[in-house]
Amino acid sequence: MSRDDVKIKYTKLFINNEFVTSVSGKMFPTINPANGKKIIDVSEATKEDIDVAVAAAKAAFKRGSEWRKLDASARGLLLQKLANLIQRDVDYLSKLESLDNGKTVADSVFDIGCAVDTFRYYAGIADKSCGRTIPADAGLFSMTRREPVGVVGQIIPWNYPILMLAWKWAPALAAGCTVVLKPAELTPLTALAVAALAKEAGFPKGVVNVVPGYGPIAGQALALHNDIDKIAFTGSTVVGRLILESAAKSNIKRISLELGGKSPVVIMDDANIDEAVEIAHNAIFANHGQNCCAGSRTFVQAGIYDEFVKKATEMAKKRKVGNPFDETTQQGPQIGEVAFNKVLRLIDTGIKEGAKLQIGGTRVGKEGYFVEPTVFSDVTDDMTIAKEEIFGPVQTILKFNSLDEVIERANSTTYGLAAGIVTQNINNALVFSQAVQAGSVWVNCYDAVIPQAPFGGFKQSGIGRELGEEAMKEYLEVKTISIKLPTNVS
Ligand code: TXE
Repeated sequence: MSRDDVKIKYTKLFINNEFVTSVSGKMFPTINPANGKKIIDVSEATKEDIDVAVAAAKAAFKRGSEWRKLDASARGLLLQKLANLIQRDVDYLSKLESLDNGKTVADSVFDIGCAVDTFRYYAGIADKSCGRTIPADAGLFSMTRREPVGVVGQIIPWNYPILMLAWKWAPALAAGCTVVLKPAELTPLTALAVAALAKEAGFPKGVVNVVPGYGPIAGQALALHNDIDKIAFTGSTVVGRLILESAAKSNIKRISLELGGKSPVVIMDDANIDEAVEIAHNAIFANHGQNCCAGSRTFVQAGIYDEFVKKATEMAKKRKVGNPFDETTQQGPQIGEVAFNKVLRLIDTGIKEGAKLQIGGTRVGKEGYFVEPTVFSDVTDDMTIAKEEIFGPVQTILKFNSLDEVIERANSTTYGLAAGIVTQNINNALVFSQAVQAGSVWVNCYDAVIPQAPFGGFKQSGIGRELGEEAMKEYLEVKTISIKLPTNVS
């Protein structure tokens, strides 16, 4: 299987259920990270296109529109149809995703399965978003209703293009919102392909719109737009801060942010060491380390530290790096030149600051953005590689003595997205789970992200939650209706 088998059907903006060229006529290239060469040019949205897309989404949300007249259960059925169509096209979509992103086709198939599950979950809860009746004072009958926030701007990153689209679209559409989505400029292709499926599923025009383009231009225009009622963003903490600023400067739009992390994985010395090595390995190396909840600080208790480092190094050594279309490949290229250089620079910094390079550390091959699976031991908390998000295949292994000590160190970061612990002792597991400052805690597993359970960050890892009922609430306003009753009614 090669990239030549992947036909690219859509390269224009998707607005009002049509593919259209941008107002300016501008295009931008999307690059294949496996060889650094252009795949194709895609229409670039600028502020004028954002205005057109937002107007379309606003019209689709207008009272009395086809979309607004649909029952909530009918919205659920549309989501179910979209899930079925994505499932039908998994073979094509997975190859397109791997071409644009560089992840292995098996990983793309896995991501798309998770996206389908996400759409199905929200299809099921679209008509289960209940208000309350409230025992109110002052002879009032009070109740709440949950109503869609309105027109939503969604900005997503390149690390899980289809899955991030599903995390954003499914709860927003289940809630009854309309959407303008800006995919990452590095991976615009699959969002356009899924947009075509949304039309095929029967979503009315203007309900979903996709506007590929650059962050500081198209993304910022969305974040500043006065007709956008809510913005949902996944990406870097730096840009998350800008989104907050834009919301404050414009119309105080609602915000949800899913940002970076420096998540700890704690290995207690009572753990089954082989299981622990594998959990910690997958926690950092999955998706080439380009994962917001990557287990990027591996804390290992002193009693098993040396043996753990040896086994972790052996496992990293076996990891096969190469062509994402080759079935035996476990790790493809990093997303692009900027990310690739950042990873190599941080590896260099790790060496300079005195961490012990056990394996890896350099590029693989001469073209594309491949990085050797890299393991550092003897890492200390003050080193740059223990503090900064590397977003690459670099395991940093730190030593600790007691549970209290490791809790303190795990929490001494500005992030708080996820954490893991591997132990056979229930007390360790529970004490750690309660004390660690993280939105998700995984015990004897890692990356156990499921559509039914909320996911999001403490501290500077974000605001709000994705997935589960919580994510739908991010797209709903609560309205209180109070009715004055005759005073003698009991
Ligand atoms: O992210 P950006 P980048 C982290 C990770 C990575 C670093 C940089 O550490 O190395 O961020 O990656 C849009 N207004 N994460 O540069 O720039 C952009 O077009 C509005 C963690 O790719 O945050 C894209 O669609 N939007 C992360 C999206 O933001 C703007 C995933 C993400 O890009 C914008 C990705 C602006 N001014 C990176 N500037 C995670 N949480 O999973 C950019 N964008």
